[in-house]
Amino acid sequence: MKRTSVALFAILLALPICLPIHARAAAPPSDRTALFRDGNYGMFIHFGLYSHLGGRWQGRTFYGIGEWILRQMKIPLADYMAVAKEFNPSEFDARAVALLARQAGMKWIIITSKHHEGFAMFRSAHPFNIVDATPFGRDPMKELAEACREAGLGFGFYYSHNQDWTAPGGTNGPTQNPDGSPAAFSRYFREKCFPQVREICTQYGPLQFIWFDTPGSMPREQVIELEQLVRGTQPGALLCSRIGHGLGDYVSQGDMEVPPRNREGLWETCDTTNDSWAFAWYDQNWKDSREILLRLVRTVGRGGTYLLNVGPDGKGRIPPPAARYLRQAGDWIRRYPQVVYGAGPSPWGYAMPWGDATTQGRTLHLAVFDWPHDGRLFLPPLQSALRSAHLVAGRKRIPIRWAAAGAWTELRLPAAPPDRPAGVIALEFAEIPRAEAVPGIHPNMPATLLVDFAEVSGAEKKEIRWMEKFGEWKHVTQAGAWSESGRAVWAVEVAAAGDYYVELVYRGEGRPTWTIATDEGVRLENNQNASSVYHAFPFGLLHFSRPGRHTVTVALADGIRDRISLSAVRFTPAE
Ligand code: FHN
Repeated sequence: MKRTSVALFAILLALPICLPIHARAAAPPSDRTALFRDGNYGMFIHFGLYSHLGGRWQGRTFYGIGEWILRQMKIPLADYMAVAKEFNPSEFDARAVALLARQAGMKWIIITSKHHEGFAMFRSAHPFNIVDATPFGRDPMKELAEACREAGLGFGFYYSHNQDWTAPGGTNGPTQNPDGSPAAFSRYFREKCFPQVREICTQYGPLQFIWFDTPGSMPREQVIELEQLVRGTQPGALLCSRIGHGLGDYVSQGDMEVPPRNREGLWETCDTTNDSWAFAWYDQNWKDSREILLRLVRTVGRGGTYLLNVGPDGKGRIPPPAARYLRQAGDWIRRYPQVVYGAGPSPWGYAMPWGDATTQGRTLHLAVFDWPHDGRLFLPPLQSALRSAHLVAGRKRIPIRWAAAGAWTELRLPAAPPDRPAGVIALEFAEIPRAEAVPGIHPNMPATLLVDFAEVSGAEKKEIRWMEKFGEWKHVTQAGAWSESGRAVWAVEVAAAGDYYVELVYRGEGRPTWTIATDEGVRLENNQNASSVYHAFPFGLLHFSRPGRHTVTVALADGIRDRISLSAVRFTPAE
């Protein structure tokens, strides 16, 4: 089970990213958190005027997260607001959306009631809303709240409290009122934000979540007013940390960030089924069921909860590829609910090359996405006694043999995977299984040692993030700014002696010369090209003469020291 003690993070900037900082908050009562703690999987929906545009304005495409089109394409506000007259999501079917979430195995839905564009997707006293300003004239939030209740799903609203691009005074909104006087954030807050949050909190029945976003430099008093409003009107609702100022019941990680190592407390990763949150006509980069499940199981394995987004189009339809892969993933979850619901983190504390692991008390479930070609699955050292091992096949549990391989455990599996996209193995232990978070080098599949797990000295180790396309975030921990004595040292567990093909994953300029050394005195030195994006460059064969604990040290022998950043070392067994 995840712990309910919470270390909360705050959102710093009104940009499409959250930068986490530690904060303190009282742990919420456990009954409020039960759905979140045990459900582990929810649906996020980005739906607004931007859905009608679908990433295109006057024949030009904005290749970034679709809901930012107004700001990124600098569309005149009056023109953008006039889009409401055409917005008619007549095919929006709240029951079908709730059914999809259920089929997908999700336990709640959180939908954008107002995004940064400032358009309310609910009946509001403020006229820029879907009921009063569009030919659609319905309140889809009401329909979805009811459909979720009927379907037994939790329900909550996203609300952009700080950014409002069409309301004078809203962050990144008009700086003048219609009469030409200077616009004030306090007036936007008093006349639009606060009343609208009261509306969403009082017109839609009991809510399980209020998901504020991008607090930026919003004043603390106003954030607290919103917090108190939610607490007073929706005592059962959880607030995510993006409300700001260290408040909230759980931490929201950076967008699309599945952390590489276990994290304590209540937290969530929000992610999307393609690259954009809102519908974008060109974005066909759909996560298939394997990718959805891998990211879900990795998030749960790290101790978190996974919130996965879909973006309905301007007619209100969820794109068919997203729906198809969500359902397929849901079919798998129905076969292996124990891997997801009520599941706790992996004892190893990091992802395995073959998949990932989650726990139910003394049972460890392995979700094996890359079934070993030789039927031998290697588990890095565990500190708890293994009692039994079974393949899970529906209600049937088929015993499997295992043997100690040094401090590792080798499971003997059938040659073919019993299921797709992952087979599941249940291991019973004498206690809740424990292990050290030491990365392993596997004898029959490639393993990646991330800089997250290295001791770095004489170089700067830091978490960085960047946008591939606008709003499409990638996260990595890198070692950069290398001094002459700089090094990254990994403690590793090697399952088997032998030769391993080593690649370094880095980015930078010029042609760096690297050294890679082990505690056994083996030393590789080689020079390779560099590229501006992270890339795996081959460095040669490295030999371990015995299995067990070793160290691997990587140093930049020569190169443009402040322009080279290392993110990982990859070991592939030579055959
Ligand atoms: O700027 C928004 C973005 O459009 C999207 O809503 C994401 C979802 O987490 N939140 C903000 C950026 O972090």
